[in-house]
Amino acid sequence: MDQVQIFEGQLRGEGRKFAIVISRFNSTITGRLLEGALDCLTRHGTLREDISVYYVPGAFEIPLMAQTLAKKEDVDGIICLGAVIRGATDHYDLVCAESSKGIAKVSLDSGIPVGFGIVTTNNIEQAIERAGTKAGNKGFDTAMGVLEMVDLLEQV
Ligand code: INI
Repeated sequence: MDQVQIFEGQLRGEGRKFAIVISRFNSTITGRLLEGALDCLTRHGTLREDISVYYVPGAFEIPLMAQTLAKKEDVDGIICLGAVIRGATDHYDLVCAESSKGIAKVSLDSGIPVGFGIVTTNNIEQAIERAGTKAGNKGFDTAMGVLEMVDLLEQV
């Protein structure tokens, strides 16, 4: 490993700007994800005035908002938050597929880290577990991933 150059992103939020796109659908869950994401960014040095939050109706609408922000706004990273909970129809699968594909596309097209902080679960209990209880907070985790990627990409 002596001559191998290792690149790793640090969790540094100082002087960086972030946008958060959050869906209003299942807002009890997404509100908790937002708290987690804000907690992560501010703990790592991002000023609250450098964070903008954009509300969309549901997870399906997240990619369009993220794409618009990636084009128009001066942001270092975008954090997407939503909660898709399985129901009786295949609507769940369609919303999950389109939101995940769309978010990945925005990130690749723009070159900006766009985090996938959408909990996709079979029931409300599993969603609660991922929104600040038993299984952590996916909003916090997603913000960490975006912080790391912003710093890593700057090193290349
Ligand atoms: N949107 C969600 O964010 N979560 C869901 O669980 C959900 N379900 O189950 O229907 C959901 N549907 C709405 C969708 O995201 C769009 O807002 C809607 O289809 C209008 O385009």
